[in-house]
Amino acid sequence: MSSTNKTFSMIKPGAVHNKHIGHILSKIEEAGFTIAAIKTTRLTLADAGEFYAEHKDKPFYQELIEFMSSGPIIAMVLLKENAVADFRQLIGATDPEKAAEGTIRKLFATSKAHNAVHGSDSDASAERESAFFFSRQEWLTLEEVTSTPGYVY
Ligand code: 3AN
Repeated sequence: MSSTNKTFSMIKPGAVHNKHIGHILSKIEEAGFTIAAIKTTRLTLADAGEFYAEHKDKPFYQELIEFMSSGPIIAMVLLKENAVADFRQLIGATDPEKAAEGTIRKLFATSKAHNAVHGSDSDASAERESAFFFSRQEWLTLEEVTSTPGYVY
């Protein structure tokens, strides 16, 4: 599978705290994504700083890394054709007030900072971010997900 078919996502601490995990996973699966790897974990402040290093000069960086290390998150590798772009469309704009109706951020984000989910912004980011949380053995390929020889569900 080419890298263009993979993205990385996190359900952020606010959405985990507000018990939106199930709803968000439903939206992701209903939109045609396959969850290839998933786990509940936590970021230390240093982890969050490393993950978001590209934003270190932005005014919201400190708030961002403190929020992202404030509680548990759900980390996921997601598979679908055109995954990066399609997932960003599914989650909507960074600012929930600007996010389109029906998008995950419109439904579950409470502010620009507490915006429910992360989605990779490029294929290169998807690779780096997936590898930040998972070893290669921990995520399935689409072939592994769909291959159930001889079994009818
Ligand atoms: P996106 O996640 O929509 O690609 P980025 O990459 O610009 O947005 O920003 C990364 C994260 O930083 C966002 N998901 C959001 O949590 C936070 N963020 C972005 N802009 C702001 C802002 N103006 N104020 C507070 N937090 C922000």
